[in-house]
Amino acid sequence: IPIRMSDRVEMTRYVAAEVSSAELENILKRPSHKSSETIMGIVNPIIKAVRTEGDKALLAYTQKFDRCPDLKSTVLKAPYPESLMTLTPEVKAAIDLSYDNILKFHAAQKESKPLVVETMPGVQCSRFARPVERVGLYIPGGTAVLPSTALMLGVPAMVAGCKTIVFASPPRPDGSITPEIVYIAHKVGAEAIVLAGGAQAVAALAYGTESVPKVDKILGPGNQFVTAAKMVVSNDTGATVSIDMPAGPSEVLVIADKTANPAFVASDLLSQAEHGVDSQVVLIAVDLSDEQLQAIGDELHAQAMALPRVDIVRGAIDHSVTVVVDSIEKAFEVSNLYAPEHLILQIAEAKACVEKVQNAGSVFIGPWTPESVGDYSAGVNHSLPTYGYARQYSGVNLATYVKHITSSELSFEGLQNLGNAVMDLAAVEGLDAHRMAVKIRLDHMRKSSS
Ligand code: HSO
Ligand code: ZN
Repeated sequence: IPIRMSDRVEMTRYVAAEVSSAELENILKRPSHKSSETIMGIVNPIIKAVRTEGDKALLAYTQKFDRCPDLKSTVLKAPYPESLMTLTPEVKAAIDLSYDNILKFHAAQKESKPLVVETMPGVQCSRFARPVERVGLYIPGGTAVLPSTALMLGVPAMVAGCKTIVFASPPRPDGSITPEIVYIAHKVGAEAIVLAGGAQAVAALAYGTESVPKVDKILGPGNQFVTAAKMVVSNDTGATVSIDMPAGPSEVLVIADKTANPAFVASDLLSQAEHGVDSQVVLIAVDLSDEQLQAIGDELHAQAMALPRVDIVRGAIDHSVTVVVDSIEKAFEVSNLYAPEHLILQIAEAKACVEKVQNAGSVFIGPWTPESVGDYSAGVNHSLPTYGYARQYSGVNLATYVKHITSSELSFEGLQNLGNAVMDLAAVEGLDAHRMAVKIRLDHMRKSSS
């Protein structure tokens, strides 16, 4: 990206009342991705190679894509040597504090006892939770290494009681892995760290290799190749693996009214814009004057210019928008339509307005809650649905690592109570063995009691 020191960092501004709803939808479109055919054309052969050749292919791809030709092995097994997790006391304390909060919030999501319902006399239905046994947690590399993602994925896995936790993260060019990630792997009890990224890491987790344990579920954000690979393996019955959700670039939507501090608003927009050039940020300005909009714009520019990642920020801001609306109602209508990954409320009565939120990954309420507290330390999860998927997906939470099993238990009285219904429905479906499984029991009881 060329450095354009003089250009103003500025979001395009629209006034909701001046555009049609079709135009508004168009304005709120996410930046488009590379066509999925192109991506699949790259990803499919990689998956196939790792599936058939295992470690050999995994190592070769990692040496090539992560530019570490001297890498000897792609797996680091616990216990991890102290020397690989040397941290400054500040960073260690920050990880420990964040870990504790994430642990508290996710432990509170645990279901303490099975659900038991007597649907009719003698008919007991129950539902109980069991952890997914083996999980693979993908921690992206790329332009920023994100140990916080290791916390967000690893802590709930540990709390849920997953037996096998495997991390995967691309190695640095010298073949090493960030010490923060190793420390977190140690804290959550991850049994191995796969030093690989991209589709090759996903394939290794899905099918297993000589040294990578096969997992039942793969979680974690990644680039388009990672996301495509997760889609492919989760559709392959040969892998029998599931995924958390389709993940895309980070995004935030801020609703700000006259009470908002322009500097705070700008800082929140920038903290998501710095994730990547494909990130998108949206400001919904509720009834703001031109001066107030100007003040936010000035802050955005000034703060952006002081950021080390200003070039990335520019890329994101280039396809980011401000939408001016005239009421809080309209603001939430637009926000729910966009379904943001993060929603920040810098408005009067922010808390009371939470009930207007229909579609969002995670909400940040009031002036003292920057989105970054949720990214790291508050306790909520930062692995959230993007790209409008907040309409139908939840962010990562304890339930992501748990499946439910149901059970039924009938007494003879119970079978008498619903036996006829079962036999009648089995007859409708022409499934006589089903009908007989009930009849044989009822007959048996009648015989033995006569
Ligand atoms: N905001 C990102 C997560 C993250 N931020 C990691 C900083 N580090 C997606 O929710
Ligand atoms: Zn972030």
